[in-house]
Amino acid sequence: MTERTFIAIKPDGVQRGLISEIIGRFERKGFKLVGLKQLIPSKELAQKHYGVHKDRPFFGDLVEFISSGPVIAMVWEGEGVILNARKLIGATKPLEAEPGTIRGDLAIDIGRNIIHGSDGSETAAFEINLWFEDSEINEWKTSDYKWRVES
Ligand code: DAT
Ligand code: MG
Repeated sequence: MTERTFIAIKPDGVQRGLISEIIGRFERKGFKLVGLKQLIPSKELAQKHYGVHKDRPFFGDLVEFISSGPVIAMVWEGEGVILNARKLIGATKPLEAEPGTIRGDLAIDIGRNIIHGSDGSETAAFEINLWFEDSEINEWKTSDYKWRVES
């Protein structure tokens, strides 16, 4: 099923010069970028984004960190992109993330795991709506779609 997910490169990924490395993995897999912007998230945005974790002991540090510098916010579209993106990203703890995944290859610390991806369809809808205006998301067709998905 064609769906959309929210992906963000966190301040550590941006600072470490990993933007193109990360975007490239989603492109090469065959997904389509339909929204992209750089912003320094407000505390309020970060708190809403991580609202499900508000009672966790790491919540304050997490919000502080996400709003500490530029983030690359993206919407990616494709067949099963929500779960596929979670697979490409790998487990939350870099030690548990398999080599070959973004976190498995590029991160060593749970508090600096460089990327966020929505964990389900409801979360994806919530997060896309939180981070993007409708007018910032583009509908377009890739010319090679038929070489990626059998119709
Ligand atoms: P994910 O980012 O894989 O969806 P999550 O939603 O459980 O993971 O947690 C959100 C972020 O919070 C995670 O990317 C890093 C941070 N985090 C989670 N658990 C943590 C912990 N035990 N200590 C420190 N930071 C943590
Ligand atoms: Mg999560």
